[in-house]
Amino acid sequence: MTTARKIVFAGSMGAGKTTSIAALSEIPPVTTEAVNHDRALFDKDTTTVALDYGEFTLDDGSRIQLIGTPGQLRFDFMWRVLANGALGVILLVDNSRPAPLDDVREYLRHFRDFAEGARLVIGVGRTESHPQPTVDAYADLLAGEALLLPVLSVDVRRRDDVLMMVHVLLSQLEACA
Ligand SMILES: Nc1nc2c(ncn2[C@@H]2O[C@H](COP(=O)(O)OP(=O)(O)O)[C@@H](O)[C@H]2O)c(=O)[nH]1
Ligand SMILES: [Mg+2]
Repeated sequence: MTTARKIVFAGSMGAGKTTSIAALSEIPPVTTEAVNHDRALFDKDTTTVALDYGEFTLDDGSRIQLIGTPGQLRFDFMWRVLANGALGVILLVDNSRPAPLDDVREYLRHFRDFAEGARLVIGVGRTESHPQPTVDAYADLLAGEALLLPVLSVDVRRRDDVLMMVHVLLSQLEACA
């Protein structure tokens, strides 16, 4: 049995996982939203408790599954399950959060295999209102952890930005194949 090819979207609540998958998916995206009990953490009516699912066809005709992980840290056990066998991870960062660099450190710890295998791309969002930390600051953080990964400033409300992250991830995979 061949494992389905999937790309995992990770990142904190409100970072844009659901938006990204909805932007790219060619099937109506499956989203499991429930009442957000962590309002103090992020003021949003609903939040993803299980996962997002979408499908996307590459230029070569192959299908990619798009998987969104649950944002809250208390679901971290699921991140590994969902990322198991994935081609790579797109880590979305909300630059308006109190300590986005710490968020990235935390996620890199959880997705260490992907980071070390250069199968991870970082997309930093909300930079128009929150230009700090800069892309350079993220690059420095990565360098400090002996990692070299693409960091892109993105607005996931723009489909082209989401597509760019996917293409950058795929070209990383080709380069390392
Ligand atoms: N202003 C602004 N809003 C953004 C940006 N990126 C994402 N958003 C918004 O942030 C929200 C992200 O929510 P969602 O996709 O549900 O996040 P999830 O919890 O990661 O699934 C959406 O309402 C987006 O429109 C950005 O760069 N700028
Ligand atoms: Mg979501």
